[in-house]
Amino acid sequence: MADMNAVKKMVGVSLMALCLILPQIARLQPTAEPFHPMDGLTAVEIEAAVSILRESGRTSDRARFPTLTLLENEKAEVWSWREGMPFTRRAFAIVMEDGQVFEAEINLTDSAVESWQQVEGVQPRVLLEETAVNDLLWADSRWQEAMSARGYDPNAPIFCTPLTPGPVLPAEFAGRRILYSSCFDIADDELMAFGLPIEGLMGIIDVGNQEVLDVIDLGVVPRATDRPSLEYEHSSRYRPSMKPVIIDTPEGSNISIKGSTVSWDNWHFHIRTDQRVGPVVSLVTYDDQGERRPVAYQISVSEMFVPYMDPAATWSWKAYMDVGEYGFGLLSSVLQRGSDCPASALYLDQVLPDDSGSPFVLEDSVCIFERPLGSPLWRHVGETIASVPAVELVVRMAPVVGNYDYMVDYVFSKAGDLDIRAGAAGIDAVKAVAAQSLADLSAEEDTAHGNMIGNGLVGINHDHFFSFRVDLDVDGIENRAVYDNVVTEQLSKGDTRRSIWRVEEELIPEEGVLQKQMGSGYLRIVSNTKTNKLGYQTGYQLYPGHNSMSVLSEDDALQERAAWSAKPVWLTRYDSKELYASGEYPNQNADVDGLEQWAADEDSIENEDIVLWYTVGFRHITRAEDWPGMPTLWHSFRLRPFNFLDASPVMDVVPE
Ligand SMILES: [Cu+2]
Repeated sequence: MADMNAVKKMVGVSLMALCLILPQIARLQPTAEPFHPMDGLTAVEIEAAVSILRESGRTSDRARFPTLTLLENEKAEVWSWREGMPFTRRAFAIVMEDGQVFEAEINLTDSAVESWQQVEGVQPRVLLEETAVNDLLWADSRWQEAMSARGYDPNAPIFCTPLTPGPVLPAEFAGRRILYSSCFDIADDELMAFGLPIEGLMGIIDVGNQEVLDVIDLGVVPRATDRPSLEYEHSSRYRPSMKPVIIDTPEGSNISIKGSTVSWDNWHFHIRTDQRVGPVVSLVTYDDQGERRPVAYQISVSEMFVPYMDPAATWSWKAYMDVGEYGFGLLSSVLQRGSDCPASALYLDQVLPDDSGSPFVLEDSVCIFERPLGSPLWRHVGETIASVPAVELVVRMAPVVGNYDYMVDYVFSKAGDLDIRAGAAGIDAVKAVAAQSLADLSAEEDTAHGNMIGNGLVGINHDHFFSFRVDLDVDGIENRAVYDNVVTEQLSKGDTRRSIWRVEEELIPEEGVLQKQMGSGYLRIVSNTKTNKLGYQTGYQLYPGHNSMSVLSEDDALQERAAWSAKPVWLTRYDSKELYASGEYPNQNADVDGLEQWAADEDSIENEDIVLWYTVGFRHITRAEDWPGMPTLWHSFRLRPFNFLDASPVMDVVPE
């Protein structure tokens, strides 16, 4: 819940922070008043939005706000906005009250409700207040019996999870607001709360009516003997510590921030935190000889899909959509100075509304820092030696969704590249099994759906798919998508060579999946209105990184609602309402919604405003080294200037 004193204090001091330019400070608090049209709702605006709705008679103090966020102004208006110009502020809210769901658009400038409508048959994201399910479960006699059979009483230190059930629910539960829950023994180590599963048992909870609907008991599985903990803390087995290796800016930071607008090297962009998608990077421009040229209007995560691969009744439904079902921004964590980000980084506090619509402060939830790569941005050795060090700017946030700690990075290079990276750490989701090692009789059966990663613990196979929404506006909104096909050209007999390859440019005329093999050629988003000095349309190239795609069958209900995860690249025509790859309401939703739906009408994207959707996929076949703490694993893709400039962007970087 919101600490209002903290909020008020924050509002008071933030006026001072408004005009500060780094490097004087290493921590930036939210501004009291919106400074820029893209700023997230301020504490005052969050409270105003709630009171405008209440005073209009539409809500009471029972109202809950799964969504309360900035409703952005029209794109053209935002692109043309300049500092000092007035702007209208609006909020978008999803309101739950007495089992009903409403969507509201609130004009904060005029204190008016502009739109209010009921939405039938949807379940907004899980509320934080719904996540405490222990007591509810223990009040049920079926649960008491099942737990007693496993040696637990109501005083036992256990932790029960609030898990979204996915799209396939028993018919008798239709229309109810459901969470599934399985529990963990946390007697040994609360930090590793997901380490010791109480297996074969789950509760089905109607959180709307606060009742346990059913208890599924597949039979007792002995507690695993492998107890994850930070036992190294209590032992002398730490490896010898090393002398410090640090990132530092001894003469001060090169980053300047005004309000929420960041400038670094040739880059300028706006950053805010959204409760649903986490960090939102907007209005990305690149300073080309004094001209700020648009590259992207907005970039953020749009959805995540994490399907597990175990057919058991207590596992088969596990296919979380962490962004839409829980909220990446809401679950973002405090970044630790010196380990999560360099100690010298700039740390940003962000304001978000809680479930009841009260503002609270997420402290140190975004970090921004420069880092040297220890490698050259460019080098050449001729008569003399030239070498230019590579330094890049990183914007980072770390949402923690249950057992996983994710990280989302936006990395800006001095060469005009923009890397978008997703990291995963934390703890694997494990299943307790009878076998303690592969030597045991039941091991073959027990490890059919994952590798044993600890004694009596199987890390169930799963995927992590991150959908990034990349609204590129390369030199304006009028863009086209072209694909550089690499084709083999046969040469006639008698030539030295029998084959070479050449590039055939192909226009992608319509919305939809990009039907290309990643890496065989390259997609570019190019301007229809601007060319570089050589006459090429200015553009940015998608340089795909590592991606695994979903291999679930198309008729799998879990896959149907995440159709985007089967293909790495989708293209759509810009629509300000098309934000989330699985639609506004993924929770419990069996209907296909989102990207596949939007692309189905095959709108033309020729000389239009194009949005690129990229899936970063990571197939997680678990391993012993994941247990108990999984070392951070990164996956990424790159946006690269391609004939965007007239020449190399690094020739004006001062060599060392
Ligand atoms: Cu994983």
